Parts: sequence; C-alpha cells; structure tokens
Amino acid sequence: MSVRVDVRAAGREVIERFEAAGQGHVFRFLDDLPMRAAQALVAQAASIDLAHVARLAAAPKADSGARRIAPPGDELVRLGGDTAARREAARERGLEELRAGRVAVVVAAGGQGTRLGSSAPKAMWPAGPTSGKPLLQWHAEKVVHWSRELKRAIPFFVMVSPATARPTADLLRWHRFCGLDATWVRTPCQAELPALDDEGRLLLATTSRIAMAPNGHGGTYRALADAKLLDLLGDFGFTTISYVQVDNPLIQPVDPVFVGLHVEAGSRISSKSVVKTGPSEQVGVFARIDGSPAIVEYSELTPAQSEATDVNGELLYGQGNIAAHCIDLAFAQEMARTELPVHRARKSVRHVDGSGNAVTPSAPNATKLETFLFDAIPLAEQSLVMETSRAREFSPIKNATGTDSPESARNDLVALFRGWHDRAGVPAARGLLEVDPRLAPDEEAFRRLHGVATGA
Ligand code: UD2
Repeated sequence: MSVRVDVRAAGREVIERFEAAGQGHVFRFLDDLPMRAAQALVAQAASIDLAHVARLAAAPKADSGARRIAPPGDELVRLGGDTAARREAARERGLEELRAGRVAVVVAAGGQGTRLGSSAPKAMWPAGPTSGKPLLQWHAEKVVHWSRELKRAIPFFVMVSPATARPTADLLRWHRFCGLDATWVRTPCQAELPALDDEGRLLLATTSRIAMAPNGHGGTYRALADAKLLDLLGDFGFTTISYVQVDNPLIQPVDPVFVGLHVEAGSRISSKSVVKTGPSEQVGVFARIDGSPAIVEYSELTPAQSEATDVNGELLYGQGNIAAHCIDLAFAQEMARTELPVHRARKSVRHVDGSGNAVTPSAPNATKLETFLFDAIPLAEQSLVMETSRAREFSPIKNATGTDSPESARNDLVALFRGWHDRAGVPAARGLLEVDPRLAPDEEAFRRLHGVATGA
C-alpha cells in the first residue's frame, strides 16, 4: 500500500465527515503531500468540530435584531466629583483583597502584530521608551512591583493562541519570567476557529493547512478553564481576575481602587472606561442593551448613535472601552460553560486557490468567527464601569503609524513619566524618559520612591 493511501485509510472517518459536510475540498492536495504534511492535515481536520462551526456560522449575529440601545446608567462611576470619596474608600478595600492573596492577573496576548506589519506576537513589541522592554515584560514588571510590596506571589496568566504560544513562552523563559515567581506564570492557549469563504467553505492557508484564526478574547474563559487554571485559583482562595490586554502599555494590571470598587459593588464583571476622543474613535462603548449594561463594539454602532449628544453636548455613547476588567472567579467559571454570542468579521485571509497557488486578497474575502469577553457583561446580575484617565491608562499599540501606534504610545508614556517627575519636583532627563515599572508602576509609587508625600 502506498504512503498516501495509508494516510487516506487512516483518516477515512475524518475525510468522510468533511465530505458529508461539503468541506471535502480541504483534502484536495492530500495525495501530493509528503507523508508528514498529509498526516498533519488529517490531524488538524480531526480537531475541528464541524457541527460547532456550522452552528456558530448560522447563529444570529451578535448585533442582529432590534436591540434597544441606550446610554449607560448607574453602573458607571465617573471620574472626580462625588465619586472621589467612594474611590478613596475602595482603595483600602482593594489593598485588603490584594494582601489576602485574592487577586490574579490575566493578560490577553493571543494577537499578532499584523496591523503593525509584524508576524511576531504583539507581546514582543518593544514598549519601554529607552529600554525597549517588550510589552509583556512591561506588564509583568508592574506585577513584580506589587508582588514585592505585598510579599506574596500574584498569578500571572498570559493567554496565548497557537500562533503566539511558542514565542511567548520563549520570551518568558528568556527573561527569567521577568522576575515573577515562575510557579505562578502560565500560558493557557485559546482555541482557534476556521475562517469561512462567502459560501461557508473552509479555506486552505497552504496545501496542507486549513486557515484558522483565534476564537476572540471571549475564548479566555474556556482557555483558563481547560488549562484547569480557574480550578487552581479557586483551590488557592483567589476570587478576582484582573484582566488586561497586552497591547496597552499604560494599563495597570494591579489596581487597588478598581479591585475595591468591583468587590464593594458585588460586581461579577467590572470594566474601565475613558472619555472618547470623538465620535469616530475606534473603541467599543458602554451602553445598555435592552436594559442591561453592555459594551457595543464601534463597528456595530450606527453613525447617528456614534454622534448623538446629550443636553451638555457630551457624547451619549462617550465612554470608551479600554479592555480592562475585574472578573469574579465564579462568574468566569460560569462563562466558561456559556456559549457567548458570535461576531463575524470580514477579513482578508491569505489562502491557496484550487490549483494550489497562493492568493493574497486585496479586499476582505472571508469571515472570521469570534466571541468577545465583554459579551458576558449583560449576563451578569451586577456589573460596574469605572471611568479612568486616558493619560494615565490608555494608549494602545495597534497601527504601524499615526494614532494608536508605537510612536504615540511612546510619546504618551514619556509624557506620563515627565508629569510624575514635574509634580514630585524630581529632575528629569530631557528627551526620552522611562521609569522602571518594578520600582514605580504608578504615580503614587513614584512619589513614595522619591520620598514625596502622596497628594502633596
Ligand atoms: C478592542 C476592542 C475595542 C476597544 C479596543 C481597546 C474588541 C472586539 N474590541 O479593539 O472595543 O475597546 O480594543 O484597545 O475587543 N486578543 C487575543 N485573542 C483574540 C483577539 C484579541 O488575545 O482572539 C488580544 C490581542 O492580543 C490584543 C487585544 O486582545 O492585545 C485586542 O485585540 P484587537 O486588537 O483585535 O482589538 P481591537 O483593536 O479591534
């Protein structure tokens, strides 16, 4: 029996299942592939749950139907004004939670720097203005600071995707886990879903590989559960997950005020917001959908909704999502068992055509299926939104140039550090400036470091 016939015979059940589902074309090149590649293709196909994919593809769109969208209500804790005292008290409560070892950090790092023109994980992008420390190290070192302060290990789970798993694990090892307790550093991997063409057919990325994409950050819940990390946290008495995304170097992965507000309110999932720069800023917005607190993705708001203002001229949907959340552990466990709504994004997906030639489409040619972590918000009995300052906490790296680029993030970091120096009366170097996150992840720690009274 020839090698190829062997692979066909061994994979017969999988191949027949794909043929019955109208997806048999993925094996079009099987007979021409080297043995290993043929086996890998059959193994990859075997791992795809076609019925699940078909269900997702046919599910009503997350933004379909006549959703009643309204501005957020009293779940929103605005900056300043009468909420200042509440935040002060919350800080103490948050510190109590941290001291008791009830808070773990999760960083979503499943994305590649495609929009940055890089195929490396975004986690590796140099973020330190002078040190060039990679984004992931930058976040980890803020956690190192808190870990030293509290004299206890803080779990640091980095959610990766199959494309980012290996280089991210290498980065962590190479940097000796960035100074964190290695036993509490883990890299759970999110699942992938196939990209579909306009006829709902799977695409081949190469003649021996089906085109797949990460299942969206909604996959975080299941990735943590499948790696048994939610159970592990439960066993060790952790109750709150502080979730951040790797692409924002300004975010505070450990924030006592946020943790305190979240716990005080009995919130199952809390979020941070900033005031949008204008109607067209590409951030999701906080709103109510059919009466429940929720985030509406920017692409799913109508232009009229994006531009609508209240009597004071403020945008009705002016609180932007910066993708930082506190999540109650039991709620995360519940969400790991819940099928979140599916979002379909039109994307350009490189593939091979029927003759095996590589095609780089100039326009979107496929649909990617994704779930969003924040779609859990409407399912929570209690949730909260904490407004924060953009200058302190939001400058994501998404595009190669212009807004939300490496350059804008570096400028914002340097401006932030300069502000800390100026207000504390500490002389600062001209030009680029960096404060080691291990020494001072925020202004308060910076003032303490320099012996300047807080708030003075
Ligand atoms: C996201 C939000 C948007 C806004 C903005 C803030 C979504 C759908 N939209 O926009 O509302 O708040 O961020 O920065 O979230 N990631 C994974 N796995 C995935 C997908 C994403 O780990 O399957 C990570 C990725 O590494 C990145 C982050 O999530 O760090 C953001 O992903 P994105 O750049 O695709 O999200 P974006 O910019 O569309």
